Amino acid sequence: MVEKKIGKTEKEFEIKDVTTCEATQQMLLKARIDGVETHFDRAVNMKACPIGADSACCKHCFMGPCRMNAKDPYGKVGVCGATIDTIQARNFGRMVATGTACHNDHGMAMLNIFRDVVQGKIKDYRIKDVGKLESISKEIGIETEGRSIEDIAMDLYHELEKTYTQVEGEIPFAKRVPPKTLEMWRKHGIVPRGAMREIMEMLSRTHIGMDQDPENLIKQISRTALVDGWGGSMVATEISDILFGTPSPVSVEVNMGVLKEDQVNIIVHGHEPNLFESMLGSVNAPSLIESAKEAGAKGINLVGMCCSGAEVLSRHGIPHAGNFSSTEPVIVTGAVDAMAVDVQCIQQGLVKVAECYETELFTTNPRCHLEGAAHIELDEHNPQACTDEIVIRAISRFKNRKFPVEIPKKVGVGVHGFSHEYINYMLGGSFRASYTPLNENIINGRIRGVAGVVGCTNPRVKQDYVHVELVKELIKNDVLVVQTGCSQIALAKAGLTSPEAAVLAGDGLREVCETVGMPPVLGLGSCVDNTRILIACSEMVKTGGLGDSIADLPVAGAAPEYMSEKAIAIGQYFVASGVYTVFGVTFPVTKGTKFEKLLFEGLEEMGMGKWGFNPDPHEMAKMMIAHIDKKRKALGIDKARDRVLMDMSDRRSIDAA
Ligand code: BF8
Repeated sequence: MVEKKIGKTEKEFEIKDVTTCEATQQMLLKARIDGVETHFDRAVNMKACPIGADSACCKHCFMGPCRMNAKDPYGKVGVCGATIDTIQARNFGRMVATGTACHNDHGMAMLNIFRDVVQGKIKDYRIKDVGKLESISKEIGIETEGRSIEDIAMDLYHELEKTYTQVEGEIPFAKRVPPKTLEMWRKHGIVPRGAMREIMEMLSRTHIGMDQDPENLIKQISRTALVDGWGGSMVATEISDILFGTPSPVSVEVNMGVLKEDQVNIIVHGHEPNLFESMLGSVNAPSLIESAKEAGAKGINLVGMCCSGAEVLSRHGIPHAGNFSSTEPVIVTGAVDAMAVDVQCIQQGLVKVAECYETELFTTNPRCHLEGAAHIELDEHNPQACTDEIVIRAISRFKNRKFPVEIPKKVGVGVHGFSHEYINYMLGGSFRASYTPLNENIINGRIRGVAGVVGCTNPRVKQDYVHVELVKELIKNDVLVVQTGCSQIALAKAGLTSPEAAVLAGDGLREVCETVGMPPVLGLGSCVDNTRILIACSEMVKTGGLGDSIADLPVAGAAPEYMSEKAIAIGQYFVASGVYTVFGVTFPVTKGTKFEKLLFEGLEEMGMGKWGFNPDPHEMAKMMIAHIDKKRKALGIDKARDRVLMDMSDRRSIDAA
């Protein structure tokens, strides 16, 4: 059936052991029959390097590479004399620098498009959310009264450009940070100046013979991560909202069942929203719809994957076909006529899977080519030339489909698109939009706390399982969950992003959800949209009653199935902002070292949050809930919670009488 087979799988695995996603299971079985390999095969055949996993290796100079012994971490040092703690801190710093670079690169690309839109050089996009443009401008000190939108927008551009290029001073969005948190950063000298400066200094300080004090290195690691969360990522989110619209709740279909056998199926996968926005224009062009019909299709079906998909799912209600680990299996359906990718999380393995099913795989960005994939560059000044061409090629592939199509009949429906602005409106209503009701419900104990559950899937753990189990446990214990990225897709597939999922929540959270009509799990968008969580935290502090800094809030974060360096950068900016953040899978430090202690305890002593690690979802939930309860106790609201629970059961007995 499939002509081209790729490599022989040496070890087989039980499909149900590697993913709980039934659509992916079905496609992995088909892939096995078709002789096609995916990252699940490669993971079982590639034993993870144990030295790398413990971060016990240094290859930053050529007197080495030096291998430490994780079982006896202080038994030896590197050729230069570097200790295991220095080596780990340098490795960790480089991971954070790379993750931060990715998000800033993305944010800067969005800002450049914004500038060209404002200057009239790009005509395919326009400013959609003028209200947001004005409110952000005011927030960072730009005069808006009596001025034209273009003038305000150019000032905003110049101000936000400092996020990347400024060499001294504080990044513009430092103005959004709660004063006490900012004071703590200033005390440690970690307020970011500009992304280029911080990433440059981070890399410089990890060179042989540079900074060899982990306690000093962790400060630059934190400053570099903060220029991701409060810098490049935040700019990416805010500018994308201004250009393409701020999300508000929308009902969306998720999972491979969104593909349609009788239509031309096009998937967009990656991160920067402009490719998707342009593709939306192309698939709706009457001439291309006509061409598709002439080719025998009922229409053109555009769906998203990974973070590109998560953004347009939130913003426009476009269906989503699955998260990171499903990007190869979805091609196995034979139904994908074209997959267009831009940047980040694009696995090279896609090329061979696409070849096997003669799916057209297109790279579109100059920063991310794939050997063996066709490249049609997207020029921001004429984006539809690229996306029209991709649609034409997809129609041609539809017309010449050679393989039987098998689409798993799995579709979950959820409500997504909860921007921090909408949370404000949703809880407070249009006349008194505010975070006060959220804070009040936390103080009175109906909501125990808030948890951000975010991040990737990873073939080293059972796909979606840890995300779903963790979130179920949290909401059962009255913890409101906010989500981004591939994690929210796992929960959407499991049906937990629908308002009906409130029945799975504890009594208090369920009551709030039912009153407002919201799900207990709120999808906020893509990974750069984790900044919506930071802003929500700031708003909670500003609203009052829950302490003076982010570190005082009864909140916690988790990335239970992470796989990328971007996730490490995100984890570190949440920790540096004051949030207890627990990761699953594995943690890139050697157990029992001073550096591990610094991350897991020392940062909290400095006034930040701290890291945690546990691969088990139930243990992870316990750790997060215990932390939330610790913060509630420190705020003196632990008793209120006990009272509310008694009130709730009293009320139930009255209802039953
Ligand atoms: O930035 S959650 S696998 S798609 S890294 Fe990648 Fe991870 Fe998905 Fe988006 Ni985020």
